[in-house]
Amino acid sequence: MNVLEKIEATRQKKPLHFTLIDPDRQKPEEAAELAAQAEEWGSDAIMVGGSQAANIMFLDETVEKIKQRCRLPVILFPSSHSALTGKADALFFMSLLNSRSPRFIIEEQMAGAVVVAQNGLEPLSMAYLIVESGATTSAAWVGDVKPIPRDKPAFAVGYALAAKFFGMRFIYLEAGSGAKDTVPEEMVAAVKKALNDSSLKAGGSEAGKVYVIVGGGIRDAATAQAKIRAGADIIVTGTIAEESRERLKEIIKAVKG
Ligand code: 1GP
Repeated sequence: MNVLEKIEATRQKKPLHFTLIDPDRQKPEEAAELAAQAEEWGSDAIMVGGSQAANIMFLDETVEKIKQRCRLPVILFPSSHSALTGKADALFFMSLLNSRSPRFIIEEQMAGAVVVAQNGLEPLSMAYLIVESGATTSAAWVGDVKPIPRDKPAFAVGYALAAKFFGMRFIYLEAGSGAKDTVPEEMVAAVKKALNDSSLKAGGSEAGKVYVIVGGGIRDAATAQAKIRAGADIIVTGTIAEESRERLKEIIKAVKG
């Protein structure tokens, strides 16, 4: 089973939780210890990446150590074509659709595609959308983004449908790491509803369901649950593991029900 098949099979039963680890923020051994703990608590995958250009040496070693201690799929979450390593299982092959710079929409992807192919990394096609979250986050600043206004879910719907029609399998509604305000539930619900609208099924096919990922600023179980109720298929948390491991455990429990 490849990583996408595992995600699809798990989602048929329950929503998923992904643990995001930024290789710049702790030693590789500590990252591996966190991954092992997240696996024990029921998280479904480890994402590795961060907005600042990750030191490739740290990235490589971090993924290697995580793979030694944890059986979960390791999915790269790259900020550029240089943040790639063949030691991971898969990567989010992502386009930051609401960037103002072609670099983050298609140029980094053009530069990285051959590396992905040569390393046999499984590409998980994803539309990355950054939503206003009360303050400028690193992802928004680094990605030269025009953030989606919190009270304009229709803009998120437009991007999400465009991504679906391009054949992308994941829509990531991102408030940004450490965000003050999380992605509004109304926006998650509007995107989910549009993606499920049967009159909009491209080619009339059931294949190619699109999964909604929500992350950024989620620090407690109630917030995670609210996003799931609104329609999120996958919840991503990163920062909370640095603040409180107990909270991380509670969030995973809440997502997995
Ligand atoms: C950032 O959505 C992720 O890309 C996770 O955000 O660090 O705030 O959990 P947090």
